[in-house]
Amino acid sequence: MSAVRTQVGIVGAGPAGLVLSQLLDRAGIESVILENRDREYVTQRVRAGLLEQGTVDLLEELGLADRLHREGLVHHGVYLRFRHQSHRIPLSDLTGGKSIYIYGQQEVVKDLIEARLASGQPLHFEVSDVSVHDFESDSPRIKYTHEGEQHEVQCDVIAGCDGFHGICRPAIESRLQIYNHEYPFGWLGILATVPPSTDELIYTLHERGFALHTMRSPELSRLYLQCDPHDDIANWSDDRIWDEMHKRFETDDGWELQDGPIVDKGITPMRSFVAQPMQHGRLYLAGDAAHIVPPTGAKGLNLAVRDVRVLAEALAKFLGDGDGSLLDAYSDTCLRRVWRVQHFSWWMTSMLHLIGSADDFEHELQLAQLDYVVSSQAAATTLAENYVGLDKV
Ligand code: RFL
Ligand code: PHB
Repeated sequence: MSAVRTQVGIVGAGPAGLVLSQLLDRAGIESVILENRDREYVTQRVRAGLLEQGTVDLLEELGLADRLHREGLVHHGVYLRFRHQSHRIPLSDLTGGKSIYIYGQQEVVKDLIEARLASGQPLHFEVSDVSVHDFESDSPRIKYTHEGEQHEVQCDVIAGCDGFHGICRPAIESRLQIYNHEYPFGWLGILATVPPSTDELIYTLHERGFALHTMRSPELSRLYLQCDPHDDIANWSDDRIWDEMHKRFETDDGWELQDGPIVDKGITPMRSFVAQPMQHGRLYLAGDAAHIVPPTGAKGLNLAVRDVRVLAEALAKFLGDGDGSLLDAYSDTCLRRVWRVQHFSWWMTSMLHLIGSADDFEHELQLAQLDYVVSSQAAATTLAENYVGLDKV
């Protein structure tokens, strides 16, 4: 068995782990990242696409936004469609000029991995049997296997950035309070090689259910539709998917949805989940390892980035000056935003999806709420400031 020493042992090379490593590097703190998938897998996985202004500002600060600015799309508004009519929410006008950016999560991850490898600090892919130890002491350890050999990382602190299905949260779960809310629907997501039929995202509530038209580039569309979370993607031929999309996006004003070849498709269940506190001993959870939001608010990745910002600052104070006050407050600091974002994501989800058990009364309430959001500046601003990301919570 071989052992190495570092300051921060990071489990997971998703957005949370990789951004954390960059922030630590900037503060002169050493880290080791362990990732159980291969590099190709983590850079091909199609997931988030919408970045808040604050996420982009941070990537810029880290010198990691050149390609994002070249290839990403800036949006200043978003459409809500219901009763077959579209209404634009002018996000930038309502938020003092803030915008949202469309740039695929896998592109963010690609840029971050390149920067990490260029920094010369360790990032190990394809590790297995990762386990965390002694985090109730001052010298925690991470054990793992790589190419058949056992290894150990000895560190001051462990950052659990290993997503919802990782091993860090389960290691301390008996100490945590868990909030879990599962929705009776999921999202069927597709990527299609056809120019987007819209300049800005369209969220639609139709009698047949929710649908979302987003994009990745001027040539690549991404669309989602509400479906049964237990449905098998094999039941959805490309023709059936497009037929359903056409129905849900129908309008009274002659707008047309263009379809094209589907290059990726999958079904994701939807849940709201919080594990708190987000820390135990010297183990700190960040991102999806600690919380999940339904994607209707486009917040998961953005929230992961906010967590590691707080964590990096706290670690710099602790490892630099020996002052653990920010680290002790890490969970409380993060949870204020986490619960704000939980509420926003739940609100967007409830307003825009057909709830199987709901009666006509609840559907009318959804429409009344949508009418209010698109006709009252105060209500539209509430949506806008949460959607682009609140500076302070
Ligand atoms: P990740 O991305 O899951 O990364 C965790 C990493 O840890 C690795 N791992 C392990 N490594 C070592 N040992 C183990 N035992 C390990 N177990 C796991 C994993 O392989 C992985 O590389 O978590 P992180 O970094 O916290 O990032 C969170 C985001 O990925 C997630 O919140 C977003 O994708 C959510 N999300 C969206 N967020 C946004 O901000 N904007 C969006 O537009 C948006 N759209 C979405 C979304 C998520 C979606 N799905 C598929 C759930 C759209 C969808 C459809
Ligand atoms: C995406 O572009 O994949 C996306 C955009 C907005 C959402 C969710 C996903 O709410």
